[in-house]
Amino acid sequence: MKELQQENKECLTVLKPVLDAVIKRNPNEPEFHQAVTEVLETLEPVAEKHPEWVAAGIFDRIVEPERQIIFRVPWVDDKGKVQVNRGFRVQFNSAIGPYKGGIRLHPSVNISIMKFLGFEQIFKNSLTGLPIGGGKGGSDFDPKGKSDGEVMRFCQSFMTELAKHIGADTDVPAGDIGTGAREIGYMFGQYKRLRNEFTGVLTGKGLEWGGSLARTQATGYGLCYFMEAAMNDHGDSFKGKTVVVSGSGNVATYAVEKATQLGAKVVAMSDSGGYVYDAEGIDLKAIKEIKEVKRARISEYVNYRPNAVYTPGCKGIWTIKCDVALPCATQNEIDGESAQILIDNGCRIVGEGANMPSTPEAIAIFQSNGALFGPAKAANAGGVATSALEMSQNSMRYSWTFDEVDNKLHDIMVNIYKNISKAAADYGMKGNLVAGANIAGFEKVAKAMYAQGIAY
Ligand code: NDP
Ligand code: 2IT
Repeated sequence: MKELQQENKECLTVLKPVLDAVIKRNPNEPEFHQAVTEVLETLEPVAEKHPEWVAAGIFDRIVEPERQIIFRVPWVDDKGKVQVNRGFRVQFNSAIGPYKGGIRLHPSVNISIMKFLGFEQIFKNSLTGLPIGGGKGGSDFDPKGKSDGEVMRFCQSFMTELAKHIGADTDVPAGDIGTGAREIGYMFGQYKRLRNEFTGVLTGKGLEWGGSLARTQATGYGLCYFMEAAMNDHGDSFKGKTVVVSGSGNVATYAVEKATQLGAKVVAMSDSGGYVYDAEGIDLKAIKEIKEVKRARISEYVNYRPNAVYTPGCKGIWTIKCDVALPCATQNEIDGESAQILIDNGCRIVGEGANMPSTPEAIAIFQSNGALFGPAKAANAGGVATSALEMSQNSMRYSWTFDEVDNKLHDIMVNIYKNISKAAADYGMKGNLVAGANIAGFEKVAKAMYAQGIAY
């Protein structure tokens, strides 16, 4: 990966000093470097077209978070022992709206991962067409194996500090890896206690207390709406396709549901321990029971479907022959080797449900083999778009029906596809959805930053 980033860096001219400064100022942040490299590389023609943006330091400013908050999260476990985690909130860019982005709870969380996610979120949120800025937060807390009481005490302690920095018009966190309905509930309860305010400060809330219908389904459904629009544009569709979906969390589950509804057969899913292959098609009811109800491992799937096969190790999922790959677990889960295997097995359609799941080498392999490649910041924008719809409903003190939200989500995803295809074509890179997403996402934020001036 290092070599490729070096190569990309060499393609840069106007923006080379920007990337050099990012790497120098933020040592030991490989995921952040990776995300910035991918974006700057495709923005070079935009910088050439807009010297006024270069002169106003838009590129230098957009790669530096407006604010980064790092805090101690002490809590007491079930044995009475004091535990200490580290909490983060990166408020990256508020040019087009309040900071918006999820909270990741996973032992791997560090500032590099927070900043890559916050940076991606700026462009993704811009692509939704809704007024939301970019941010991300989280902690190295591992919810796996913790009791409900431990998760509650952690979430309360986390929110005790975070509450000082967020607000319905300032910064609105939501779910991500390890943060689902349960965690959002505990965090919302604590915010309300501290502030004595019932407000839309978090999204992904329960339906009884301000949540939006279809938010749970939104990222996975949105991914399929986006990929269906992309396939339709090439005279193709999900119908009759064999699909592999990695992960078995929120995004993966509802991607499987929608792909199946659109006529595809999903044959494999995974978790961090391994993957299951079910030639007859994944039984989503079993997955939901294992993951949403029991919070157990995907290896249990074979107890529900004796003909299915479980294989330990999550990378092997990409060796399964498929037409469509939907990585929905985590960053860099498809490396160059896995991408080549997918291509060799005939897969020509890839939609990123997770954030940055393909390494730069993998993206290069997909693109050079003419695959239809839907990049994360466009393809998985349905979750945050529906979060913004939740914010609208909270402001109106009103709720839309499931179909109303789902129809809006569908239209948003189709529009994202149209806008990024157009941006790619306008800059002479027809079909390059990576470039199209970066350019279309960036231009709106750049115009807003330019109009708002520089704070001296
Ligand atoms: P969940 O916590 O619900 O599920 C995550 C899934 O990915 C689990 O199956 C988990 O397995 C697997 N996974 C997580 N980390 C790793 C790892 N390091 N290696 C292998 N497998 C891993 O999270 P979400 O479904 O919400 O998020 C999945 C991805 O989608 C993330 O990249 C997230 O940033 C992105 N995303 C999420 C959105 C949302 O609305 N939730 C919106 C847009 C993007 P295990 O349980 O074994 O850890
Ligand atoms: O990566 C993402 O877009 C999310 N985790 C969802 C963020 C949100 O605010 O709904």
